[in-house]
Amino acid sequence: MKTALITGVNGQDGSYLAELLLSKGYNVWGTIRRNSSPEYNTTRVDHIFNKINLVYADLTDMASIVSVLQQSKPDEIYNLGAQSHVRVSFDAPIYTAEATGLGVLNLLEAIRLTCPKARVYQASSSEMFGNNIDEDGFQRETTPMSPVSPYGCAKVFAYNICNNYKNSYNMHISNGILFNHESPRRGMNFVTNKVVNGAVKIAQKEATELVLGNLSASRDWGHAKDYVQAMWLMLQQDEPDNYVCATGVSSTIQKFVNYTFNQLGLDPAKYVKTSKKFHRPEELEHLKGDSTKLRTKLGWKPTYTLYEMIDEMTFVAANKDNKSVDITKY
Ligand code: NAP
Ligand code: G4F
Repeated sequence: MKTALITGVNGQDGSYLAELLLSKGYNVWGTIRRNSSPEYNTTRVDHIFNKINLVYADLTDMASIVSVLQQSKPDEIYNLGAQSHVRVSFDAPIYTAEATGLGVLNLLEAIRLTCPKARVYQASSSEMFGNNIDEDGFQRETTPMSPVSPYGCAKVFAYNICNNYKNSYNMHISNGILFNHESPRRGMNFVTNKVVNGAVKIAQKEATELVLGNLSASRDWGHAKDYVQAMWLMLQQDEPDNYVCATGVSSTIQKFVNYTFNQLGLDPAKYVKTSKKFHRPEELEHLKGDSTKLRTKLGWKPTYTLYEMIDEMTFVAANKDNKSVDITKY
């Protein structure tokens, strides 16, 4: 039985990855952080609470990382922990750099000193490309990186230090450069679940409007369930490598809004407003990923279309108590 450690196991991806690894017979360990609302802290993993080993640790606290590595003795480490919100990274840039950037160096040093043979997955991001696009309209592994947010800058540091440790110390470290991926478990302050839950609230007469930011940006959205499969595949390879994971289809936020509202029989023009409050100081306008390498070398392909995913997210939102869902932040 293999042992895996997931940092940020209570996040969107961490929860799906934990389910996937349990289904494959892994002994799963995961890190969580102390939260002042413990009743919500583990919501995404409560259904597998008794099957995984949860440990308090923080990437900014290297002692806590060493401790969890010593306890779990992992064969595979999936580093999903991060301050992952781009807009918030402008408000808390130094913390974002410490957690999302330097935190990865803390982890790598701790691994090098305690379990250097473990295979490591680093959650890299399409946000690292910034507004660079290849001539054919796609971003891929070779596209230059010029991040446009503190979050993107922190992820570039993490990406580079992972490559550096792989080459310097012959460690098995792979970067998954993942494009946006969503699900019913997506945080409510990311645009997809904000739109879905906002539209459902309006349909259920719990709200009268939805206020958003920049509707002209476009994203390549996949489903988190498909993307955790890619993470696992990367660590099953003899050689570590870096891979883009994306659907290759890009849509504007406006198109996402239109489809979601129309499915609920609502006219978005009547309900959707925009405010500068939700704009970023610098915006990443277009993302469309070419995942040919992942598809041809590892046999990965997405199983969800964007519209199937929106339908699933809408179904889940419509069938839960939506009254307590706060979609006004970011
Ligand atoms: P998420 O839902 O925001 O989950 C992030 C996880 O990291 C949470 O469990 C969070 O714990 C934890 N965390 C935050 N700060 C930490 C710290 N200092 N030390 C340890 N853990 C910490 O994000 P996600 O969507 O699952 O994404 C997973 C990873 O993939 C992240 O690294 C993200 O940056 C990256 N990524 C995501 C996407 C995407 O579209 N989803 C695309 C590319 C890359 P709390 O709940 O306590 O905050
Ligand atoms: O949903 P978002 O906040 O995701 P964003 O910034 O693309 O970041 C996500 O994807 C990255 C991968 O590319 C990850 F690395 C990162 O961790 C995160 O998971 O915003 C998407 C787009 C942006 O262009 C934003 O300006 O939607 C636009 N948007 C328009 N109105 C909004 C809103 N975003 C948010 N959060 N809230 C709005 O009201």
